[in-house]
Amino acid sequence: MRLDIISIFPEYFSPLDVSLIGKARERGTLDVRVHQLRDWAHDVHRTVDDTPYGGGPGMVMKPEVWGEAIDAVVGGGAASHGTPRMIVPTPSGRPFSQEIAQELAAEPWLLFACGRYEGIDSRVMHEYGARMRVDELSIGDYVLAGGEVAVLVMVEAVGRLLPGVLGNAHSAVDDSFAPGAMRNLLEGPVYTKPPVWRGHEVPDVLLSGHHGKVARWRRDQALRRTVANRPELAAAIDPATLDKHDRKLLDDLAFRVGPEDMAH
Ligand code: J9T
Repeated sequence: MRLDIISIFPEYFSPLDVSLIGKARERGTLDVRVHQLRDWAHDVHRTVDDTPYGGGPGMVMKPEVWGEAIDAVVGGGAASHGTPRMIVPTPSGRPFSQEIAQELAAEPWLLFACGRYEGIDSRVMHEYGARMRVDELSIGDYVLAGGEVAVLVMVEAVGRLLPGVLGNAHSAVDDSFAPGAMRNLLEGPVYTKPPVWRGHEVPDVLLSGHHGKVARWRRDQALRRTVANRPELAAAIDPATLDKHDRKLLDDLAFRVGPEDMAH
């Protein structure tokens, strides 16, 4: 996969040199190229922003600089890679999710455009939206100083899904949000040796060697944690995926799943 990132802070992306993503780059699974947006500014101050039309606080990133930057990056790879899918991180975007991470992991080429200040002139997204898929994506309901950290989050979520990036091929499959058996359930607690640490014991069932009981216990823990931490996820569980034991547990927690009862 080819991955281009345009930012006024290329130094933000040094974490991509290490760990899983760093290894994938060394192996050639991932081709990451970070570009300095200011390289496409023409004035002595290498200006990338200006005041917003209509007034208001902050500054808006200029369309001409972005246009030249994107044209140069996209033009440079068009012959070999076609066109990229463009991602613009912004708190006003669609929520980024595991499902979108999986979708992005299937793309041959991603281009991330990092905005600072109050954002990028909207005509940039409009212009490139006519030539390639452009997605404005948010990583959560909070505001950052710029899109850089959001890009790191998305690159890590996508990168670990690429074939051969994760050491253990199964790790990506039973993630809390991966489509599959445990869909809509958070993962429960995990333990390793020693069996007693500072007086805290590992739950007996995990030492029992009884696979059926371990699986049941893990499902109970997943259900309890989902109800406690993400009640909206728990409420969305399809009742048809619950067995008798699940229903009893949720009942004991006084938790109701499935579509809301409209008759009351
Ligand atoms: C400037 O970018 C942001 O503040 C941002 C980007 C993506 N997701 C967010 N929640 C915030």
